[in-house]
Amino acid sequence: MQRKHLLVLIAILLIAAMALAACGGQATEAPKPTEAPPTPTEAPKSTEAPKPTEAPKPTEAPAPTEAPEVKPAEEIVVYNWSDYVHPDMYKIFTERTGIKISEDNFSSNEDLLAKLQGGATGYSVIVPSDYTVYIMIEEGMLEELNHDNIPNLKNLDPEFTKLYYDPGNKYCVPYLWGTTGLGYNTELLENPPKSWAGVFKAKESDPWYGRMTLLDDVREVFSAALIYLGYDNNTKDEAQLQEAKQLLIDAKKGIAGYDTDNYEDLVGSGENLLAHGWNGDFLQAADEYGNINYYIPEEGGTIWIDNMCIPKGVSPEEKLAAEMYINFVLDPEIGKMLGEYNYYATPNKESLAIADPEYKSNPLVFPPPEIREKLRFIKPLGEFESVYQRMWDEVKSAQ
Ligand code: SPD
Repeated sequence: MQRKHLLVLIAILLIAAMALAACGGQATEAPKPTEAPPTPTEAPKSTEAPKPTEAPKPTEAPAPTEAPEVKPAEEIVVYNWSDYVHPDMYKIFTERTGIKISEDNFSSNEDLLAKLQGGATGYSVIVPSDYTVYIMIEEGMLEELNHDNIPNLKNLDPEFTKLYYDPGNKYCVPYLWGTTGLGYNTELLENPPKSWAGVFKAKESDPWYGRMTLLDDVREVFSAALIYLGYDNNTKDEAQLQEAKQLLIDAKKGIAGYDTDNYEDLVGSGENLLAHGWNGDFLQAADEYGNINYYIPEEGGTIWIDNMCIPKGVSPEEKLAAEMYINFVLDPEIGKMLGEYNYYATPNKESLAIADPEYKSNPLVFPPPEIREKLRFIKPLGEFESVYQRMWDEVKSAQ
């Protein structure tokens, strides 16, 4: 081979060797210096996209003071006196809040107390009177209200925020207030007795003899008898109480019975002529029968405030729903509806501001000062309460 041809051949071989080296070296390539090897504890990264319903995991634990969010219960039960709501009230409450509501009834504060002391559950709101609220607070039977859930509390007349049995409305909110006196059938009884003597010393010749009832309520009945006798209706004097008890036993022959639930209808229907009872009950029945009137006998009667409270032991959900109900009742329009329909006095100043003049000026709902000064509250008596109860049992069982 000529020297010139040999040089060309060497050049071709060199070029071919360089081309081969450029194509075949990837498997041996060294890792780039910026790429760190995976650490042994690092879990393999998932290639799956997070599911749309999967909430992002919080990176921080919630602050320890943050309370879990409570949703109101779907349904609540109010334990109330009978005929003590507007017929549309519960429907409106459900429309506004989505919470279903129903009620169960009791006939006296003592029944309510006994039932709850006996362990009854299932009630989210109860409606005890003043002195019974005091007892229930003392016995730890009520939940404290969360005022943040009851913004309409501002509508309450300030007079109802300083009550001896629950100053500052820590446990309860006044619902309605009223009085206890006598109601009569205006068609069948022209001249009802002015004094309690007509009831406790009734004569056979009195048209209402045997056609009248007394409330089935220990403290109300003893209050009427004690007021008639000129004593303190909350007396702790056993001799005075004995005298009242004997008066009540002697009066039994002229009395048709003790009734708390139906007395106003019996007067309206004419079965009875006279009854001891609550102002609003008689005035509601007067709307229905058109023949009932109500008054406070000359010696006086009782005055009371009923309240919305939450019994101890309800769930946080029920408590919230109960507070929403209390707030609802404190709505000015609802309070107006309630008071006007039931003929009981509202403690809500905003309801009163928009109420019908006829309601506001009704002296049987809002007693004038000369009647007001004859009205007495029933007060809690502590241990002595049992003495009243014993004497009441003796009255009821006497022949
Ligand atoms: N129908 C409702 C009657 C409410 C009476 N509550 C008052 C009781 C006071 N001892």
